[in-house]
Amino acid sequence: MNKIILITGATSGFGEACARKFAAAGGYDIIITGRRKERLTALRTELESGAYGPLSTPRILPLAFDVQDKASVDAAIGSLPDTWQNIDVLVNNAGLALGRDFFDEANMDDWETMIDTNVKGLLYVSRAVLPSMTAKGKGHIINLGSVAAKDIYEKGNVYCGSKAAVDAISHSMRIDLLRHGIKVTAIHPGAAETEFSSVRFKGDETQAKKIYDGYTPLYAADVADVIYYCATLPAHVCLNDIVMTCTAQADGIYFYKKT
Ligand code: NDP
Ligand code: 8X3
Repeated sequence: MNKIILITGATSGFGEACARKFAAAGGYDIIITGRRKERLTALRTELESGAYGPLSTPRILPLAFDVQDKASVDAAIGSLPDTWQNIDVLVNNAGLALGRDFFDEANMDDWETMIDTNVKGLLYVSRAVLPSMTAKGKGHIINLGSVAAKDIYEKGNVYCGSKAAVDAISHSMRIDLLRHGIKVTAIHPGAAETEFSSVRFKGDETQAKKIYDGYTPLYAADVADVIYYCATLPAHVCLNDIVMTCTAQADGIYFYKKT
């Protein structure tokens, strides 16, 4: 019988690549979530098409909701059909940065959105999914942090703070969920070329592209590979905290760029 994985933020970037990775590997039915319904529908069609070979026969369930809205999160998870309720792996990936401004100049609505999405959204989804894991005494929660959690950079303020919160909350979850046999992994990627920078710079593609000039960044598939590796380790093994960067990046701040 296939395991069940729920991936937040599966309409783009890491989450979408993660859905493709698990579909291609086989052995998983996949709940894909995000706000953009049309993207979820297109991804479902793609993943169910058999394009990933004979190993790939996943059931796919698209679930559109905004992680910032606790009532919507509870309604969506609460509405899961019986055959989808037994979630084995939760990937808390939905998130974003908005703006890159000095603390005293930053847009406070952007701050609210980052905190509501990156921190509160992760909490809401985790609490909604956890009963299916605690009931069976196993499960795996994989949270997407960032190098921005580990090294605070200029004009990173609340994005860095929100990811530092994800880092601390992941540690805390790991401690508190020990008694339920639930694994908690935090993955902290460095710069990865997805829609992340387009979102951060509010559609300014020139500014977004500049972030990846002069070096080869991570790609979404690189992060999906690591998520898959963590999720498929033996039952007694948990990778707790992973920082991963492209070869041209040393930490949250230092890059070697050929420009
Ligand atoms: P993308 O912008 O490509 O994807 C972000 C995903 O999050 C989308 O599927 C989006 O779906 C979803 N999302 C955003 N807000 C909400 C919301 N309110 N409710 C539900 N879903 C939401 O970015 P990445 O794939 O790069 O980022 C994924 C995660 O990884 C984020 O948490 C990000 O902070 C983190 N990260 C990214 C890095 C990078 O350099 N790219 C590096 C380190 C960490 P939709 O808009 O359809 O709702
Ligand atoms: C995304 C990576 O360096 O822009 O979390 O903060 S960075």
